[in-house]
Amino acid sequence: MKFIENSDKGRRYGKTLNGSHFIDGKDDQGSGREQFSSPNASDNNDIVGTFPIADESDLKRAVGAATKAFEKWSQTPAPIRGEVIGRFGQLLLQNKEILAWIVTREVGKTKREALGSVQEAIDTAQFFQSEGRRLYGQTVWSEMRNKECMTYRRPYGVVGIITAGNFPIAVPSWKIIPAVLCGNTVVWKPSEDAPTIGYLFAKLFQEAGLPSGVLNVINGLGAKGTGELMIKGIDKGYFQKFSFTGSTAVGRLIGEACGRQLQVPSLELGGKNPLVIMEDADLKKAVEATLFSCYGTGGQRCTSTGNIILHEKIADKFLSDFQSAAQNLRIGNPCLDSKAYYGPMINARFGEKFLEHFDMAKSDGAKLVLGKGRMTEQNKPKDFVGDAGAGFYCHPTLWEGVTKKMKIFETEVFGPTVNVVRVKNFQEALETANAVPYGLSSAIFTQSPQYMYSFKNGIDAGMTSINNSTTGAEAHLPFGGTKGSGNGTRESGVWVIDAYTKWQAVNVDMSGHLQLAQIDTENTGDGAHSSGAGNLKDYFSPTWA
Ligand code: UN1
Repeated sequence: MKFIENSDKGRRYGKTLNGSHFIDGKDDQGSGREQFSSPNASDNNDIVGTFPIADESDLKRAVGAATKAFEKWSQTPAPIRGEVIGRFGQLLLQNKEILAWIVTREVGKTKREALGSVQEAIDTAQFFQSEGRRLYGQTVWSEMRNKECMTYRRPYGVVGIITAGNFPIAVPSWKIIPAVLCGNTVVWKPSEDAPTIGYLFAKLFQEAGLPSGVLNVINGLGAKGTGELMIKGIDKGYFQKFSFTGSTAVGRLIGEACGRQLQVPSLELGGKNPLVIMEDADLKKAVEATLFSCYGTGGQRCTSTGNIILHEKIADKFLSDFQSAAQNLRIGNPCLDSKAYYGPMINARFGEKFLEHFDMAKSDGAKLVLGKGRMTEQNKPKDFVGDAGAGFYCHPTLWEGVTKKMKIFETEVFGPTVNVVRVKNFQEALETANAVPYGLSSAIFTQSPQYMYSFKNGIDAGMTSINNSTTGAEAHLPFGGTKGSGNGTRESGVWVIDAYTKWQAVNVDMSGHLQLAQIDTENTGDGAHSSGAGNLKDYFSPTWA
């Protein structure tokens, strides 16, 4: 790996990686001259890595390498593919601290969350290592004698993958690991906010024994950049499957393009996740969990809570405890303060977007109870560690008096902000929880088995927590949403295997003569099960007999 002089003269954070694409098992500087750099989210003076921007010819080269590698990789026994993934998991584990450090440095996650997000990739590798020894098909009875039937899972071919910056190692692992385990090859564009961790991911996978061309990484920007070229590549027939995590708007574009190719993409999109607190909830636990649900990761998870739905009986008490806890959150540069509760916005683009919601909520008529926008040296919290102006740090924000009719109620805002909606009873809570155009995750706090039961049955969401945060899905359970949150595909666990394989039904006829299905079966037309509808014969024409 090559490094260059870091622009952060204090060199507090480490070297700057002179990064590249990774095509056909080799570092590749690409054909274009354009470069971009990935700054430290918490301190923009530090550059984590610099990367070339891929153009159409780089993309084509990556697709060519993946297409070529597919021939061999798809025929490699699945248990051997699983072994490579197992070794990759071990390498991730051995390098957990350093990878977590890069996640913290590049996207500003706190230490415990960065370690957790690397762990999520390790968990995924461990799960799919042994899935290579299963990847079951079935043997199935034929309706005729001396004939047997069976099913096989077959890989699609080249998978195009675009991922977001907020989970730059966990979410790529959810896609890339099962895709290659199933025998596909991959062209991946990591988020431009986290290319360094993407590059290290690919290098470690190679070290684990992944053959050249099975995973190719190309870098660049999203809109009007390499991401857009990838999406255009769907119509050019570059990919046999596409997988995307990001905004609902871009997900729709990908869905349209894949629809034209008669492909089903995997789409993990936005959320406006409801968290209900009923009158019988354990309020202490609810406050602690809701705090993380809303403000953990600076609210930059697709599973972060968007609306707290409060039973009116406990609303005042909950809000006063929640508000004072939120006011005392320790925020700062997580590279320098390992105890920070949350760090900066991933970058200024996320920060500016976050600030836009203030006008929306105000014109809706919502009441701002907490939140002062962007932090500055003048208005940062007392225990803030770091330079507030060197990243894009935002104050925790809370809106009261929000109703179902407001735009802010249904618009996803990535960042540390949440709305409060008061309700009178369970029915109203459930209706409110379901009234958003998304259905990713959801949560209820209650001690009542009846509420728990009715909530999990009535909520339209892919994931539901009972007495836990809306965030924090585990790596072996199905992850994905309903409505605007996705197209019904799921990541993780055994369920994701359906996304990266197509079924083939095979029949083998050993009878020595032609037996036609439905026609030459033994029971056809023997009338043994006559239902007495004899008069139907009146409709029959003897000329046909
Ligand atoms: C995302 O924000 O895209 O469930 C993924 C969670 C994490 C993954 C979030 N395990 O919050």
